Amino acid sequence: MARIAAALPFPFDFDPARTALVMIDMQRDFLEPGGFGAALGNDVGLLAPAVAGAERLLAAARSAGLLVIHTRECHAPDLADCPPAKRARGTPGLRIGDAGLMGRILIRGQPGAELTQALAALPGEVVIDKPGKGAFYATSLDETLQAHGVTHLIFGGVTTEVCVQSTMREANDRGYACLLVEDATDSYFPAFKAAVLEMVRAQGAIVGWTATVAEVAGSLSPAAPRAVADPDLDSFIDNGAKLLGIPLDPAWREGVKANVAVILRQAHIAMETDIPDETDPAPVFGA
Ligand code: TIU
Repeated sequence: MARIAAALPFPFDFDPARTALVMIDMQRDFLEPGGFGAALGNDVGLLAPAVAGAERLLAAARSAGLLVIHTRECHAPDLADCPPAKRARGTPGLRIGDAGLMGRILIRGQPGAELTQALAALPGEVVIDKPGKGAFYATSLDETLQAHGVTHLIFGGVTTEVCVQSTMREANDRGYACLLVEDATDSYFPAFKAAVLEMVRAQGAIVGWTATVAEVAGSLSPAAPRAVADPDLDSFIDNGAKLLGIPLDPAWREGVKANVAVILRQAHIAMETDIPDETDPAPVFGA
């Protein structure tokens, strides 16, 4: 067990083996000029400190062996998963699907929808594309967390009061104990971020806890690296689906990947146990 003693409003106790870091929407479209955030009239430079904090948080989570999940807010190229009301809202410089400086705004596969380079996912980490502000709506996030036995969530990402807060509130309703890392999240509106931090931890952690990156990192100890999933898994699953005549569906693929990742992890643990030392290797599959 681990404890973040300085967490507010009181210490946060968690089992790192049952805890995931959920990094919300650290995409170029929100963080860099010429994307969705800028098209809404925001100063994207305000989010830069959170990128630095999120880098430190990711490093700590990775070295402690936490499950790492990245989300990306984006839509299918034909906008089939984008409610017209979402696209029509307001008078932005560019709407979802319009061509911008980083490709089409908030469209899956476009440069702007990718995670910003410093926070790119490593092989084996989960990346979930989401059409909503909350990360549970129309995604496999809950199945992924359940498949890994996760009970506690540590959140970073942008923006604090939109996608991070939506996701954290729903996670709390689903029974996950949630902690928001205050210097790994940010908003285009500093007052909104401050208000979220207060409202999350008010009323005896009504939504969850808050802590700093340093406090989270200080609670974690290095662990064996997580098993890494086959980077070709996406195409393997897609080819299998084609062979079986199953329609390709990113959410379904993520669900399959989550289960495969659990199996690979168990195999990895079992194989480590079976190999006493390098001079006396245990049989490898098929050898
Ligand atoms: N506009 C804004 O603050 N945020 C979003 O639209 N999406 C996320 O927060 N990811």
